[in-house]
Amino acid sequence: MSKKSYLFMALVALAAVLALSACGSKTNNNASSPSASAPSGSASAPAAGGETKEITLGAKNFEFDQPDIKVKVGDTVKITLKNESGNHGLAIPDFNVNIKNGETATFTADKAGTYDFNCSIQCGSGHDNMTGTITVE
Ligand SMILES: [Cu+2]
Repeated sequence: MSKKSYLFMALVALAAVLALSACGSKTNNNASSPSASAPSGSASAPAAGGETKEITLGAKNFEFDQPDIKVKVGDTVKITLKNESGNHGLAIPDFNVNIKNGETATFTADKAGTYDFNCSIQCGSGHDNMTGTITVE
């Protein structure tokens, strides 16, 4: 009785191995079609942002030429400060940006909201007016 049940278990195990290997090849065939549809799923991601936005922000006495910058959530922002007159810096505290004339900062706009930026160099009488916002939506 025990020998029969052992034989039975061995046959079951063998059958299971054969079934698994048979299923394995079928699973591989099936897996190719879901993976083919996966790129279309990731193709919908760029609709929610993810582009690289290159911005050259001009600064003069005493204002920035783009005081209301708008980007999308997920965008990579490459922002360059270009002084047209005076000596100004650019600080965006929420994204740890603080650059001088001619420098470029890159950050990911990964959180929706409106973030202040300002001149980071004491440039003169109008310094306190040199502010702007980046809206991430
Ligand atoms: Cu300033």
